[in-house]
Amino acid sequence: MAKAHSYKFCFGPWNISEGQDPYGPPVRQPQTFDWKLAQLKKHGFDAMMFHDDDAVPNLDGKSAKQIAKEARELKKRLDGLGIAAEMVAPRLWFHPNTIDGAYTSNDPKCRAYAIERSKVCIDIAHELDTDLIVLWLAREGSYIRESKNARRCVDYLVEAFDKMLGYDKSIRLSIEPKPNEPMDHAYIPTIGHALAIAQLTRDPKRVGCLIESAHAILAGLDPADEIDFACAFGKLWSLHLNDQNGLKYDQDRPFGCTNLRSAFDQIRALERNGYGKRGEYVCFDVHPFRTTKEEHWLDHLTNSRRTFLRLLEKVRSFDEKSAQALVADRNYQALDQMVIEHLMGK
Ligand code: XLS
Ligand code: MG
Repeated sequence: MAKAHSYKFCFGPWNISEGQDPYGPPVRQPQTFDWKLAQLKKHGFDAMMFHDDDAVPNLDGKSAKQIAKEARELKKRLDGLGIAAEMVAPRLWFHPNTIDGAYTSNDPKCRAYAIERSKVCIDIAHELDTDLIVLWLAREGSYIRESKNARRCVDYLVEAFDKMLGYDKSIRLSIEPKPNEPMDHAYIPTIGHALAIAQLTRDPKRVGCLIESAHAILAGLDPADEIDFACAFGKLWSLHLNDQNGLKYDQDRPFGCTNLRSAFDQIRALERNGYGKRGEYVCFDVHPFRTTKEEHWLDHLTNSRRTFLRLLEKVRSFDEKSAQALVADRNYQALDQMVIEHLMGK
């Protein structure tokens, strides 16, 4: 029996957040980046994921030379701590040029800004020695349908992806779909849309995807099925595990904290597809509750990792032989109960 592979874990600096929400200010004093880096290894994580301006703060006003210098300094610190950079994502939802979208803005100057910023993000990824560019297309969508031409926006997205693929022959684009928020409707809401638009680009084999559990749930889909679907194309290159309690604002809840059985099924899907064997990371895109005290600030991340490892044991100890006998007998009621009782433990 082949040795079961172990998983490598990751989070981003934004996952240690200060508790602000649309109805109230931060409740925790911001921690330094150094503090966040120190927590990573201490709690059994292997990599950090970055927005471009996490890696190089205030990058818009800096020269390419300055950006490269700061990115190299960060790389040296990461190397010294034995921390890998999992990916770099262009943050195309803060700058005023992204008010009406970035790649799909109605303003050609803003579209040009988004593409130039994405090239800078690729330069930073190079310095951090990762070939993965995650594209969460936050503002690529509409508040009212008539404000944009959705057909033209597909072309705008392909044009932006092609510009990135042409700018650097080694990078891979990992599209992170989400059906809404901040937009009323986003243009790439599911894995199916992400993999379909990949086929329109100049180099489809370098355009894959990232699944976030909560985003699949917000689209009314099952994250485990989305994982299997993406893996069928060999294109699940990154993963944001978390949880979501129903169709409301994106909650970024700790993994498994609401849908434990779905979390179990997500790990079953990762296992049968060998996710992680080609260097992929399990990232927890989770946020602490606003009520979380500073002394418990990492718990949402350490709990997510702990739940993952406990459920991995459950997946690997599940009696597949008996389960398959029930499947062969189409006795799904007994199979259902078998899963529940396995999860509950004897
Ligand atoms: C949304 C995204 C976001 C990061 C990465 O879930 O993952 O959290 O900005 O782009
Ligand atoms: Mg995410």
